[in-house]
Amino acid sequence: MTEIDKMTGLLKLLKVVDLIFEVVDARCPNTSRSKQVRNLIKGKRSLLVLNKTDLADPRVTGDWVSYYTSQEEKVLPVDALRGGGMSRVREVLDQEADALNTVLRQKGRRNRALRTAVLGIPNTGKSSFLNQLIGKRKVLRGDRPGVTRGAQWVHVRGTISILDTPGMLSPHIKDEDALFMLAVIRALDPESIDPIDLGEKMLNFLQEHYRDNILKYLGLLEDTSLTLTSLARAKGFLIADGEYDLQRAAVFLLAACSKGRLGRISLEVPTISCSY
Ligand SMILES: Nc1nc2c(ncn2[C@@H]2O[C@H](COP(=O)(O)OP(=O)(O)OP(=O)(O)O)[C@@H](O)[C@H]2O)c(=O)[nH]1
Ligand SMILES: [Mg+2]
Repeated sequence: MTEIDKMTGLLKLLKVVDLIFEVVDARCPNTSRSKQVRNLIKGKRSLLVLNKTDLADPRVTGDWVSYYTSQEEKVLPVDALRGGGMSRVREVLDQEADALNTVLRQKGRRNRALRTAVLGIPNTGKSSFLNQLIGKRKVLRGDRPGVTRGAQWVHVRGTISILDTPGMLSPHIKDEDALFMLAVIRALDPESIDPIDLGEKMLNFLQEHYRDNILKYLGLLEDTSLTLTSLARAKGFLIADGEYDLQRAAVFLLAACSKGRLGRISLEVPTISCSY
Protein backbone atom coordinates (compact mmCIF):
# COMPACT_ATOMS: atom_id res chain seq x y z
CA MET A 1 0.00 0.00 0.00
CA THR A 2 1.42 3.42 -0.92
CA GLU A 3 1.53 6.37 1.50
CA ILE A 4 -1.28 8.01 -0.51
CA ASP A 5 -3.47 4.85 -0.24
CA LYS A 6 -2.83 4.77 3.50
CA MET A 7 -3.72 8.45 3.86
CA THR A 8 -6.91 8.01 1.81
CA GLY A 9 -7.88 4.99 3.94
CA LEU A 10 -7.25 6.93 7.13
CA LEU A 11 -9.22 9.94 5.89
CA LYS A 12 -12.17 7.62 5.22
CA LEU A 13 -11.96 6.18 8.73
CA LEU A 14 -11.65 9.64 10.26
CA LYS A 15 -14.90 10.74 8.59
CA VAL A 16 -16.87 8.74 11.17
CA VAL A 17 -14.74 9.85 14.14
CA ASP A 18 -16.26 12.30 16.67
CA LEU A 19 -13.15 13.24 18.63
CA ILE A 20 -9.39 13.09 18.02
CA PHE A 21 -6.66 12.64 20.61
CA GLU A 22 -3.62 14.37 19.17
CA VAL A 23 -0.73 12.82 21.08
CA VAL A 24 2.54 14.78 21.32
CA ASP A 25 5.68 14.35 23.44
CA ALA A 26 5.66 16.67 26.47
CA ARG A 27 9.44 17.18 26.11
CA CYS A 28 8.95 19.05 22.82
CA PRO A 29 5.21 19.55 22.23
CA ASN A 30 5.57 22.04 19.39
CA THR A 31 8.15 20.06 17.41
CA SER A 32 6.35 16.75 17.94
CA ARG A 33 3.09 18.22 16.63
CA SER A 34 2.73 17.18 13.04
CA LYS A 35 1.43 19.36 10.22
CA GLN A 36 0.04 16.23 8.50
CA VAL A 37 -1.99 15.39 11.59
CA ARG A 38 -3.18 19.01 11.92
CA ASN A 39 -4.38 18.92 8.32
CA LEU A 40 -6.16 15.59 8.78
CA ILE A 41 -8.07 16.77 11.83
CA LYS A 42 -9.00 20.25 10.62
CA GLY A 43 -12.62 20.97 11.53
CA LYS A 44 -12.89 18.05 13.99
CA ARG A 45 -13.14 18.14 17.77
CA SER A 46 -9.69 17.40 19.14
CA LEU A 47 -7.81 17.23 22.42
CA LEU A 48 -4.07 17.78 22.72
CA VAL A 49 -2.46 15.05 24.83
CA LEU A 50 0.98 15.94 26.26
CA ASN A 51 2.33 12.44 26.89
CA LYS A 52 5.53 11.30 28.66
CA THR A 53 5.21 14.07 31.26
CA ASP A 54 7.18 11.78 33.59
CA LEU A 55 10.24 12.45 31.39
CA ALA A 56 9.68 16.20 30.95
CA ASP A 57 10.67 19.08 33.23
CA PRO A 58 7.46 19.68 35.27
CA ARG A 59 7.98 23.47 35.34
CA VAL A 60 8.25 23.60 31.54
CA THR A 61 5.23 21.28 31.12
CA GLY A 62 3.27 23.73 33.31
CA ASP A 63 4.34 26.54 30.94
CA TRP A 64 3.15 24.50 27.93
CA VAL A 65 -0.22 23.81 29.55
CA SER A 66 -0.65 27.57 30.22
CA TYR A 67 0.49 28.36 26.69
CA TYR A 68 -1.99 26.01 24.98
CA THR A 69 -4.79 27.00 27.33
CA SER A 70 -4.13 30.65 26.39
CA GLN A 71 -4.52 29.55 22.74
CA GLU A 72 -7.92 28.08 23.70
CA GLU A 73 -6.81 24.51 23.15
CA LYS A 74 -7.97 21.69 25.41
CA VAL A 75 -4.76 20.18 26.74
CA LEU A 76 -4.33 17.02 28.81
CA PRO A 77 -0.92 16.26 30.39
CA VAL A 78 -0.49 12.48 30.93
CA ASP A 79 1.97 9.70 31.65
CA ALA A 80 0.70 6.78 29.59
CA LEU A 81 3.26 4.44 31.07
CA ARG A 82 1.98 4.68 34.63
CA GLY A 83 -1.45 6.15 34.05
CA GLY A 84 -0.84 9.66 35.43
CA GLY A 85 -3.51 12.16 34.27
CA MET A 86 -5.75 9.42 32.84
CA SER A 87 -8.65 9.99 35.24
CA ARG A 88 -9.00 13.52 33.82
CA VAL A 89 -8.97 12.04 30.29
CA ARG A 90 -11.75 9.59 31.24
CA GLU A 91 -13.78 12.45 32.74
CA VAL A 92 -13.48 14.43 29.50
CA LEU A 93 -14.41 11.34 27.45
CA ASP A 94 -17.53 10.75 29.54
CA GLN A 95 -18.56 14.39 29.06
CA GLU A 96 -18.00 14.11 25.30
CA ALA A 97 -20.00 10.84 25.12
CA ASP A 98 -22.87 12.45 27.08
CA ALA A 99 -22.84 15.51 24.83
CA LEU A 100 -22.92 13.33 21.70
CA ASN A 101 -25.84 11.24 22.93
CA THR A 102 -27.82 14.29 24.07
CA VAL A 103 -27.58 15.63 20.51
CA LEU A 104 -28.49 12.23 19.01
CA ARG A 105 -31.56 11.90 21.27
CA GLN A 106 -32.68 15.43 20.39
CA LYS A 107 -32.58 14.33 16.75
CA GLY A 108 -34.66 11.26 17.66
CA ARG A 109 -31.74 8.90 17.05
CA ARG A 110 -30.42 6.08 19.20
CA ASN A 111 -27.40 6.36 21.51
CA ARG A 112 -24.15 5.10 20.09
CA ALA A 113 -20.51 4.77 21.13
CA LEU A 114 -18.35 7.88 20.94
CA ARG A 115 -15.85 7.26 18.16
CA THR A 116 -12.37 8.58 18.89
CA ALA A 117 -8.98 8.24 17.21
CA VAL A 118 -5.43 8.57 18.48
CA LEU A 119 -3.12 10.42 16.10
CA GLY A 120 0.44 11.73 16.24
CA ILE A 121 4.00 11.32 15.04
CA PRO A 122 5.84 8.01 15.64
CA ASN A 123 6.74 6.87 19.17
CA THR A 124 4.82 9.55 21.11
CA GLY A 125 2.98 6.81 23.02
CA LYS A 126 -0.31 6.64 21.08
CA SER A 127 -0.74 2.88 21.58
CA SER A 128 0.30 3.12 25.25
CA PHE A 129 -2.24 5.91 25.77
CA LEU A 130 -4.95 3.78 24.16
CA ASN A 131 -3.98 0.77 26.30
CA GLN A 132 -4.25 2.95 29.42
CA LEU A 133 -7.68 4.15 28.38
CA ILE A 134 -8.99 0.64 27.99
CA GLY A 135 -7.02 -0.76 30.92
CA LYS A 136 -5.52 -3.58 28.86
CA ARG A 137 -2.65 -4.23 26.49
CA LYS A 138 -4.79 -4.54 23.41
CA VAL A 139 -2.40 -2.96 20.91
CA LEU A 140 1.34 -3.38 20.42
CA ARG A 141 3.77 -0.76 21.71
CA GLY A 142 7.56 -0.42 21.63
CA ASP A 143 10.33 2.15 21.96
CA ARG A 144 11.03 2.66 18.28
CA PRO A 145 9.11 4.43 15.55
CA GLY A 146 6.71 2.44 13.36
CA VAL A 147 5.37 -0.15 15.83
CA THR A 148 1.73 0.39 14.80
CA ARG A 149 1.53 -0.45 11.10
CA GLY A 150 -2.12 -0.04 10.16
CA ALA A 151 -5.11 1.75 11.66
CA GLN A 152 -7.20 -0.49 13.92
CA TRP A 153 -10.42 -0.05 15.91
CA VAL A 154 -10.54 -1.03 19.57
CA HIS A 155 -13.94 -1.10 21.28
CA VAL A 156 -14.36 -0.16 24.90
CA ARG A 157 -17.41 -1.21 26.89
CA GLY A 158 -19.86 -0.03 24.24
CA THR A 159 -19.47 3.64 25.24
CA ILE A 160 -16.41 4.52 23.21
CA SER A 161 -14.50 3.10 20.26
CA ILE A 162 -10.92 4.12 19.68
CA LEU A 163 -8.94 4.00 16.46
CA ASP A 164 -5.20 3.42 16.89
CA THR A 165 -3.15 4.74 13.97
CA PRO A 166 0.48 4.48 12.83
CA GLY A 167 2.76 7.47 13.55
CA MET A 168 2.87 10.08 10.81
CA LEU A 169 5.89 12.27 10.18
CA SER A 170 6.77 14.45 7.23
CA PRO A 171 9.96 13.24 5.53
CA HIS A 172 10.73 16.85 4.55
CA ILE A 173 11.82 18.27 7.90
CA LYS A 174 15.12 20.11 7.43
CA ASP A 175 15.35 22.29 10.53
CA GLU A 176 18.40 21.12 12.54
CA ASP A 177 16.88 21.82 15.97
CA ALA A 178 13.68 19.98 15.05
CA LEU A 179 15.64 16.97 13.74
CA PHE A 180 17.68 16.96 16.97
CA MET A 181 14.54 16.86 19.14
CA LEU A 182 12.80 14.27 16.95
CA ALA A 183 15.89 12.06 17.17
CA VAL A 184 16.10 12.37 20.97
CA ILE A 185 12.45 11.39 21.40
CA ARG A 186 13.01 8.52 18.93
CA ALA A 187 10.45 9.63 16.41
CA LEU A 188 13.07 9.16 13.69
CA ASP A 189 14.42 5.82 12.56
CA PRO A 190 17.59 5.28 14.70
CA GLU A 191 19.29 3.72 11.63
CA SER A 192 19.15 7.11 9.91
CA ILE A 193 21.04 8.88 12.72
CA ASP A 194 24.74 9.10 13.55
CA PRO A 195 24.79 8.38 17.31
CA ILE A 196 28.06 10.26 17.90
CA ASP A 197 26.72 13.40 16.26
CA LEU A 198 23.44 13.14 18.20
CA GLY A 199 25.28 12.35 21.46
CA GLU A 200 27.47 15.44 21.03
CA LYS A 201 24.44 17.65 20.38
CA MET A 202 22.70 16.18 23.43
CA LEU A 203 25.73 16.88 25.61
CA ASN A 204 25.89 20.48 24.40
CA PHE A 205 22.20 20.86 25.14
CA LEU A 206 22.57 19.36 28.62
CA GLN A 207 25.65 21.49 29.29
CA GLU A 208 23.64 24.59 28.55
CA HIS A 209 20.31 23.71 30.20
CA TYR A 210 20.65 20.77 32.60
CA ARG A 211 24.35 20.71 33.53
CA ASP A 212 23.75 19.65 37.15
CA ASN A 213 21.68 16.64 36.04
CA ILE A 214 24.40 15.17 33.87
CA LEU A 215 27.26 15.92 36.31
CA LYS A 216 25.33 14.28 39.12
CA TYR A 217 24.42 11.25 37.01
CA LEU A 218 28.04 10.68 35.97
CA GLY A 219 29.49 11.59 39.38
CA LEU A 220 31.66 14.28 37.77
CA LEU A 221 33.01 17.44 39.40
CA GLU A 222 31.54 20.88 38.77
CA ASP A 223 34.48 22.07 36.63
CA THR A 224 34.59 19.02 34.29
CA SER A 225 34.15 19.94 30.64
CA LEU A 226 31.43 17.73 29.21
CA THR A 227 32.43 15.84 26.07
CA LEU A 228 31.81 12.31 24.85
CA THR A 229 35.46 11.64 25.76
CA SER A 230 34.96 12.77 29.38
CA LEU A 231 31.79 10.66 29.52
CA ALA A 232 33.63 7.59 28.11
CA ARG A 233 36.43 8.20 30.62
CA ALA A 234 33.96 8.47 33.53
CA LYS A 235 32.30 5.18 32.49
CA GLY A 236 35.53 3.38 31.50
CA PHE A 237 34.33 2.84 27.90
CA LEU A 238 37.49 1.88 25.98
CA ILE A 239 38.14 0.23 22.63
CA ALA A 240 40.90 -2.33 22.10
CA ASP A 241 43.79 0.04 21.36
CA GLY A 242 43.21 2.09 24.52
CA GLU A 243 41.12 4.82 22.85
CA TYR A 244 37.85 5.97 24.32
CA ASP A 245 34.72 4.40 22.81
CA LEU A 246 32.75 7.49 21.80
CA GLN A 247 30.01 5.51 20.03
CA ARG A 248 29.31 3.54 23.21
CA ALA A 249 29.38 6.76 25.25
CA ALA A 250 26.83 8.35 22.90
CA VAL A 251 24.49 5.34 22.89
CA PHE A 252 24.73 5.17 26.69
CA LEU A 253 23.87 8.87 27.05
CA LEU A 254 20.89 8.70 24.68
CA ALA A 255 19.50 5.59 26.37
CA ALA A 256 19.88 7.25 29.79
CA CYS A 257 17.96 10.29 28.51
CA SER A 258 15.12 8.25 27.03
CA LYS A 259 14.74 6.24 30.25
CA GLY A 260 14.67 9.42 32.35
CA ARG A 261 17.87 8.52 34.23
CA LEU A 262 19.20 12.06 33.96
CA GLY A 263 16.07 13.42 35.60
CA ARG A 264 13.19 15.19 33.95
CA ILE A 265 14.34 17.11 30.89
CA SER A 266 12.42 19.25 28.43
CA LEU A 267 13.84 20.04 25.02
CA GLU A 268 11.85 23.17 24.17
CA VAL A 269 9.90 25.93 25.90
CA PRO A 270 6.93 27.88 24.55
CA THR A 271 7.88 31.00 22.62
CA ILE A 272 5.96 33.43 20.46
CA SER A 273 7.40 31.67 17.41
CA CYS A 274 5.59 28.38 18.16
CA SER A 275 4.19 27.38 14.82
CA TYR A 276 0.63 26.38 15.72
N1 LIG B 1 8.41 7.17 30.17
C1 LIG B 1 7.33 7.02 29.40
N2 LIG B 1 7.36 6.17 28.36
C2 LIG B 1 6.24 6.05 27.61
C3 LIG B 1 5.05 6.77 27.89
N3 LIG B 1 4.13 6.42 26.96
C4 LIG B 1 4.72 5.53 26.15
N4 LIG B 1 5.99 5.30 26.54
C5 LIG B 1 6.97 4.41 25.89
O1 LIG B 1 7.23 4.97 24.60
C6 LIG B 1 7.45 3.92 23.66
C7 LIG B 1 6.52 4.11 22.48
O2 LIG B 1 5.19 3.81 22.89
P1 LIG B 1 4.05 3.37 21.85
O3 LIG B 1 2.79 3.40 22.64
O4 LIG B 1 4.41 2.16 21.10
O5 LIG B 1 4.10 4.63 20.86
P2 LIG B 1 3.29 4.86 19.50
O6 LIG B 1 3.06 6.33 19.41
O7 LIG B 1 2.10 3.99 19.45
O8 LIG B 1 4.37 4.42 18.44
P3 LIG B 1 4.15 4.02 16.86
O9 LIG B 1 3.00 3.10 16.77
O10 LIG B 1 5.46 3.38 16.54
O11 LIG B 1 3.96 5.33 16.14
C8 LIG B 1 7.27 2.60 24.43
O12 LIG B 1 8.54 2.14 24.84
C9 LIG B 1 6.43 3.00 25.62
O13 LIG B 1 6.65 2.18 26.74
C10 LIG B 1 5.06 7.67 29.00
O14 LIG B 1 4.08 8.37 29.32
N5 LIG B 1 6.22 7.74 29.72
MG1 LIG C 1 1.55 2.57 18.08
